[in-house]
Parts: sequence; C-alpha cells; structure tokens
Amino acid sequence: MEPRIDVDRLQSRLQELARIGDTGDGGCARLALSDEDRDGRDLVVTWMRDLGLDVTIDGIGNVVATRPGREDGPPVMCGSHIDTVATGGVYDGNLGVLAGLEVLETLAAAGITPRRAMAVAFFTDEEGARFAPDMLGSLVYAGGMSVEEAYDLVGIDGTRLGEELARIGYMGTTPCPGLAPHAYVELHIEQGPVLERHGDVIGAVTGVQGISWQEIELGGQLNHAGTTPMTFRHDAGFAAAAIAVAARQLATDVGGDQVATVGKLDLRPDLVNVVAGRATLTVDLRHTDDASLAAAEHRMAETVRQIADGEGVSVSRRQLARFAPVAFDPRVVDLVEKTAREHGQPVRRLPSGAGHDAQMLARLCPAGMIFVPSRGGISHNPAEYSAPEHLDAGANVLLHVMAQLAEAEL
Ligand code: HGY
Ligand code: MN
Ligand code: MN
Repeated sequence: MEPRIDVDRLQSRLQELARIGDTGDGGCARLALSDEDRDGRDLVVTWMRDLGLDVTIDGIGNVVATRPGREDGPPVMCGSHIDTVATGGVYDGNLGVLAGLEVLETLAAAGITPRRAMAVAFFTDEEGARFAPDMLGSLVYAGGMSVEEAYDLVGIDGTRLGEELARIGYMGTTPCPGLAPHAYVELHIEQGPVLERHGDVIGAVTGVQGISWQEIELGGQLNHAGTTPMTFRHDAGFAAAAIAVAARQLATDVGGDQVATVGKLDLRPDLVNVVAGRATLTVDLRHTDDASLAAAEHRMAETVRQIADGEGVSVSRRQLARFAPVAFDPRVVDLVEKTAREHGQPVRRLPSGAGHDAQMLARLCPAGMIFVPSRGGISHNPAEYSAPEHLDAGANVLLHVMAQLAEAEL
C-alpha cells in the first residue's frame, strides 16, 4: 500500500508551532533571531531529534536534519523557513518544514529506506523583515553571501545579526556554504489567489520573480506646521508620500506582473504640528522579467530625484535586496506536475510572486516548488489559511516527488 502522510499529525504540529509567538488573532510573530524564533527552532529541532534524524546547524543558523539512504551521497532535500513576519500566519514557511518532517517520518514508519538520503531543512531569516535581505540563510548556504558579511547586517531595530544569532544559541559549527543536495523541493502556500481562482489544488511552480528592495532616506527641514508658508517648506513627509503614490502609479502604468509596495514609512519627529525633517521609507519592486524590473528601478530613481529636487529635500538610498528572477529546473517542475496528476489533483503551472529559499538552492542543484492554495489569496496576515485537504494533497505530492528523486536519475 502506498505510504500516505498523516495530515492530523501535520496539522497538530503546525498549530503547536503557531502557539510560539501567538499574536492572539490566529497568527504568530517569530521575527528572525528573536526569542520567539529561538523557541520555534528549539521545538522543531526537538521533533527532528525525536525522529532520530542527524541534525546539523551551520554558521548562519540553518538547520538540516537528515535520514540516511541505502547508498551514500547527497540527500534529496526539502524544507523552507520557520521565521515569520510580524503579522505572520500559521502556514507561510512552516508548512514546508513540517510537511518535510512528515514525509521522513511516514517513510521511516513504513520501513522504506530510499536509495538516496533525505533531508528536511529550515533556513535562517527567510523573511528579511528584521534583517534584510530576505532568503538570507539560504543565500549564505548557497554561497551568495559570506557568513562574515551576514554577521555584520544591522536590523531594523539596530541590532547586529551575528550578535543576535549567538544570543539565541544558533551560531552553529557546520561550515557555510552548505553541501549541494542531489535535488531540492519546497512545499509552500501560494500566498496569492491563482490556484483558488481556477479551482486547482497543486501549483507546479515554474520559478520566482525578481525582487528589488531599497531604503530611501529623505532630509527636509523641521519647521512649524502653522507658521511656515507652503512655499517655504522642505517637507520630508510630503516627499515620502509623493514617492509612495509614484510607486503605485508605476505599477499601474506598467501593468502585467509589475508590483510595487511601500511597506515601511517612518517620519521624524512624527508629531502632529511639526513639518517632518526626516523620512525613511522602503520600496519593494518585483517583476517576472529582469529587464522590466531594471526599468522599474530606473524609473523609480528618476521619480525620487524629481520629487526630492522639487521639495528641496536631500535623498540617500540603500539597496536592501536585489535578486534576479529564477527559473526552476524543468525536470523538477515536470515531476511535480506529473505526480500531482497521478494523484488525481488538479494542477497548474505558475510563477511565484514571493521569494523562497528554493530560489537560492536552485544555485546548487535542480530545484522546484509545490504550491497549495491560500484561501482568498491572503498571506502575511493572521487570516492566512489553507484547507486540510490541500495540506494533505501538497504533503503527499511532496512525499512522492521526493521518493522519485531519491530513487531515479533526474
Ligand atoms: O518577501 C518575500 O517574498 C518573502 O516573504 N520573503
Ligand atoms: Mn515563505
Ligand atoms: Mn513570507
């Protein structure tokens, strides 16, 4: 009889993990390297060790738990992240890690030892919300940033990444970059509306769109809100708001896959009767095509300069993240689609709007992703939800994709 994951056990682990950093509204907050992240890590590592898996922790805090195969050699790896944004839901990242644990446990319980080893990983700071860039741990794992450079990253709260990693006890000894797996597959919620809109259950993810994050600092002139004539103002708050409007206008004008978001906007002194002297904002631009993303970045830079000149404010910019679009290995995408079909699941190919650790592992080995629907396309929101039957379908497709990758040549 074909092995099947235990969706009740998967759901109960998802709920137990979600209680760590519980925000009281159905969501959870476990910002990277926070005490809550540490507690979540400790819980998942305990589950990994209870399964008898060989657990390693590397220099950036990535955790890899491995079950040996019949033969030596690199594992078929799955995984994702367990850090969340401050308004996180139950499933983002956590599903991929706990479904991977479920796959290894199910195969072990069935007495099945695949030819190749299997591993489940969680990568540090996938969200990038506290320490940018996002996908930081998997970027270091893939050799895209040195661990020393990562240690010197400063978070939005002014803390230094290396100190926080040491403080929570996850500065491991396994060297970075990590060993290249035989292949990597990540199960993740779609976090968008496409699968649900079309009545599909499985997404065979073709790749990840390009991501550009920048932080913009505007320097204006503190002044009195009542006495300062409008023509005398150098209002950093007005300039920041104009940039936010321009970002939305850019996405509307370009259309298609172009998205633009001003997610952070801080004014100083942030008082009702003082013209803002300083403004700090972030602009998140994404597109599936790198040339289009570059064109959007260029247009944004031009617009920011015009707004700043017009208002007589200074501008400084810092690139927080820049990742080109990534195409997943067609053989893995085909395998996900074929496996979904074989298990009677309606499946659709689609690109990912969100960044994922899989895009970094794709630098090391054949990689791909499996999506399951997000109700209402909602994510990074406590209301994030995926139905049990979809979790069950996704985790079983993950099991069979990994089992095939562990036996056959790609
Ligand atoms: O921002 C992203 O795409 C991901 O949630 N880190
Ligand atoms: Mn995620
Ligand atoms: Mn996320």
